[in-house]
This record gives sequence, structure tokens and C-alpha cells, in this order.
Amino acid sequence: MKKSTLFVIVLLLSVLLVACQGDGQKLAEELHIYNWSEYIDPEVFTAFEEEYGVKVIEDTFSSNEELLAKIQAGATGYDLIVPSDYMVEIMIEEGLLAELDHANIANIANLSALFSDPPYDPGLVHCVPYQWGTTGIGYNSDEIEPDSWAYIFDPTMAAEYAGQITMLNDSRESIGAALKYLGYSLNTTDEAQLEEAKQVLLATKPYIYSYDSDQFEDLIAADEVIYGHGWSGDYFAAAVEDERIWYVIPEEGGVVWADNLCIPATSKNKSTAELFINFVLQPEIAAQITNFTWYGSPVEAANEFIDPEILEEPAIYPSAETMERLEWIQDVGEATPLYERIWTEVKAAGQ
Ligand code: SPD
Repeated sequence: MKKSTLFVIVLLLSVLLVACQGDGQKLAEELHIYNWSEYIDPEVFTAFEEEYGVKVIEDTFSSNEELLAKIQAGATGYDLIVPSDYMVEIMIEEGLLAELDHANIANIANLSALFSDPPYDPGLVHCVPYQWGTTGIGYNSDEIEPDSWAYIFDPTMAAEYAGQITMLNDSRESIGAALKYLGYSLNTTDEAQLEEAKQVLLATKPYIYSYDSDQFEDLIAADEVIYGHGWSGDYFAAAVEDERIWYVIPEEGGVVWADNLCIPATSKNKSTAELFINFVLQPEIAAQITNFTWYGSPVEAANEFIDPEILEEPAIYPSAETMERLEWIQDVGEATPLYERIWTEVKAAGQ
């Protein structure tokens, strides 16, 4: 065989290898991900496309309930979704998630022990942890230094900052914060406790500027509000641009949560989606994501590439003592409609 013919054959084989995965399945041309907003460095999509020729197209949602409703309504165009812990449990129960082929995700071994066998998806059968964080209070440190949920829920304290406070537009998070203020579990199914939480939410509503899960940090930067209920990383990431912004876990405690990469049962590009999951589990890529989002990475091997400022921030990587004050949101089963009803009533009140 001529040298030039051999060269062409080798070239064609390499192109074929890049276009296929290890299991010989052809890669999709596009991958559609349904994600929280500002939750990945767009450069990660570019790097994936450069390496595998697969374009990643992102669409965003603002709450687990919005994600669930869309998938339940039959949205079939997504190959990857990013539900939180308790929502993974609900989606598994409803048969909405595909089972992962771990043979395509060798980098799953890079996960820290804490995230290798989560109670909401034992054995990581359906999902892989993506990022984790806490829910507390973000604030303009030139104006205030809140340390308790009372700044949001005590009517006298909230009245002082009327119209300058935000809350997440999220049923489990907002009812959960009110329950924490009252000293209850944020997973309670006790109707009397939930009624008390509803009254607390209704009492503070006149002082709330907006229920917002996408721009709560920007509203502080724009001097529209002074403090609010929100997710740790979004506030810390905003603090890079505006050093007045800071974040605290209230003394009564808050939420610790983990968001997860999962493949909807309807995806037609499962092995390409698994390739993407494997890609983001590489230590350098996982660190790149955390350096962008300011949320914790479940990939232990990423730590050496994460900015020390992030790694050493106790409100991002909390101490064991702080962890004891935090609670995971869990699926509350038959009490879910009650949570949703309370949230609808709170949102509708006074309109
Ligand atoms: N900007 C991305 C925020 C992701 C927040 N997900 C947390 C959900 C906790 N219930």
C-alpha cells in the first residue's frame, strides 16, 4: 500500500474516532441543556465543542418546580437537566429520568465521598452532582449586616427596609426560610406549622420588593434593594464586581443543596449527554465552573485548581459546625400540594 493511501486511511479513522464515543455510538451534533441561569462558564461549552464537535445549546429555568412542570408537560427536546436533590427524587419516582451508563462516565471516580452516594439517588443511578451551595441572606454591607431571618420575617425589622428586600420566587425555599425562622424543620409536613409559616410570609409581603430567583444579586448592585433571600454563589460572584455585596448563613440555619446533571428519559442523545457529564467531571473543568459560579464543586480533585479565595470562604465551604445548622430540602411526598397551595396563596395575596 502506498504511503499516501495509508495516511488517508489513518486520517479517516481518527476523524471517525472523534465523531464516535468509546462504545462506538455516533455523537449527536447538538446537545440541549436546561439549566439554572448563570450556572456554567460559557467557555466550557466552547471547549466541549472544540474537543468533540458537539454544540451545546442552553435554555434556563428559575426553580425546580418550573423544570418539573416543563418536563411533565412533555418537553422532549432536552438531553441534560439540572434538578436539585429533592427534585431528583421526585423525577425518579415519576419515571422522568434515564439511568446512567457509568461505563461512559469514568470520571465519576473524581467525586468526593460526600457526593458519591447521595440519599436522593443512591449509587448515582440517575444523576451526577454538579454544584452545591447554601441559601441565606445576601446584603449591601455598606448599609446593613443581617445575621438572622428576623431581618426578613420580623415585621418591625422588615418595615424599616420596606421595599428594599427580595425573596426567592421558589416555594420550597421561601416557605423553608419562614419555617427556619420559626424554628421548624423545612421539611415539616405538620399542617399547623405550615400555616404559621404562611402567616409569616403574608405578614412580610408588604415589605418585599420582588420575589426573584434570577437577578436578586443584581438588584443589590443596582441599589434597588439592600438585602435579600438567595443562593450563596450568585451573591459571591456579584461581589467580584461590587465589593459591597456579601452573604451570610443566618444564625437559625438555612438550606444546603446540591444540583445534579441528569438525562431526561426522552433524550435521544443519551451517550453524548454522558460524554458531557464525563467532560465536566474532569478536575480542571469542574474547577473552571466553580471559579465562574462561586458554588462548591463535588469533584474533590478540582480543589487544587479552585481559587483559594473560594476554597477558603466558610460560607461557600462551610465548617462542620455550620453544616449542622443547615438542612437539605427533601421530597415531602403527599404534603407537596400543600406547599404549592401556600405559595400560590402568598404570591396572590394583596394583588
Ligand atoms: N445561578 C444558579 C443558581 C442555582 C441554584 N440552585 C439551587 C436550588 C436549591 N434549591
